[in-house]
Amino acid sequence: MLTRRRLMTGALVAGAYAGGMGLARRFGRAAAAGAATVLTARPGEASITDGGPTRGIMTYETDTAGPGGLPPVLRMRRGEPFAARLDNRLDEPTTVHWHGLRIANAMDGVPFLTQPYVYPGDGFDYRFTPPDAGTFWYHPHCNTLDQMGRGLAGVLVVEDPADPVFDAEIVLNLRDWRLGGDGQFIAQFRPRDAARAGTFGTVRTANWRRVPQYDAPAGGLVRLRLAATDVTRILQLVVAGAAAEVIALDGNPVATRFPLDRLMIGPGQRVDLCLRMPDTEGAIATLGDVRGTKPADLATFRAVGTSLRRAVSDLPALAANPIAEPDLSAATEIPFVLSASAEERPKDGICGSLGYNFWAINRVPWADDTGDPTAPLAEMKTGRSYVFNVENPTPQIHPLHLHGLAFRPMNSNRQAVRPGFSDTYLILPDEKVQLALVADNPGDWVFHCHIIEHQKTGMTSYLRVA
Ligand SMILES: [Cu+2]
Repeated sequence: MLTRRRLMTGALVAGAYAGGMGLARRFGRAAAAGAATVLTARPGEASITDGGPTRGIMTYETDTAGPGGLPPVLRMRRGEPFAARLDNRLDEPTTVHWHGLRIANAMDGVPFLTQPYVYPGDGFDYRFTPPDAGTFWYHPHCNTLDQMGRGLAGVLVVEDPADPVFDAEIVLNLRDWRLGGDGQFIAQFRPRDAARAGTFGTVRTANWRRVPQYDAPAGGLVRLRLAATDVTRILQLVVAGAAAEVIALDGNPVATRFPLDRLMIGPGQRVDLCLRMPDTEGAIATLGDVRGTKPADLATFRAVGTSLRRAVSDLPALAANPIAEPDLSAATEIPFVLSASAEERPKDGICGSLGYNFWAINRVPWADDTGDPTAPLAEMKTGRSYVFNVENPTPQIHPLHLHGLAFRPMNSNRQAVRPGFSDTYLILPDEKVQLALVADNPGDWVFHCHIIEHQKTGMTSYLRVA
């Protein structure tokens, strides 16, 4: 069924991505509703800089999107089954993790913990029904620094049939690349940086392009879905030249919309904005990152046509996701202390260990993706409520991500917490925060820092719900 919004977004995306992606988006759901989408992971090259193609890229393609460019936006619907067959055409094992989706543990995509490696030439069938609508993303959970650093990170959108009507929707995959002046990959990390904030990329992109420009209806309301898929960089987002309100964070609608003002998000996090385009044809709004010493424009939006004269206040609230409310009166508290690890000697590991231990959770540095032989860091009973007392005595910020469950930040000694449910909490230095949840999804769930160098040098663990 072609609704107005469907037509608008199809047309806009077709314009924005020069044709192919628009078709992919509209047919993507048809594929999802019936036969499995084939999601191929493959090596390739892509134009990231002006200096000619970057070799050694890794990307995803579907049967309707590709070849070789930005991983497609995967679209599914809340409450409707989705199926994708991963076809591994890389030269190394991989898996797919569906970041933020509360689905069965066997579909979570963590090698050895929830599924075997998918070796080159092999496949794996992922099938699940997303319970929540919102903006999510997908990426490997094996040799992650290299695989994600080379491109394997795509945005995933779960639609709700009751979503309000926007005049356009634009999805941005925000990430950096570690490229040299010749446009080719340089070393993904430096050990001394891994022990600090992480090693930053050298080329910043939105949808694999440097400051791309998108057209949107003048005076219209745009749903801007942003996903921070970089392995290192924490962003502080602003919009200049247009009003922008935050309508959802990490896939969940905010209780009260608020204007975007230097919102800080870390790797793994998502923001949905309602962008009210300028009324004047040709006027430009700019999304930027103002964190750190080198503020950067990320993307621009150009008003086209006669003003639709819409108001942000016209927008109805998004429906909340069906997440169980923790019972604080009966909750069990579990302490988690993030720390630097004293053990800095190189360590062998499978699945892309970086060879160092710099970090730990509760003094256990766990550098690999495999849980064997390490026991779970905590065990929770299915259906019970818990409060995680998380402390960060380190001098770095850590985007702490929990698989398979959603928590509600309760209170912090360092900041006013955003009280909505989330899967990733950006914990500041010297912060103590309480995260409340219902352990209603059985399985072994990874709990790790999403600065991938921190994850892969020790700041990883897993929790068992049984
Ligand atoms: Cu970290």
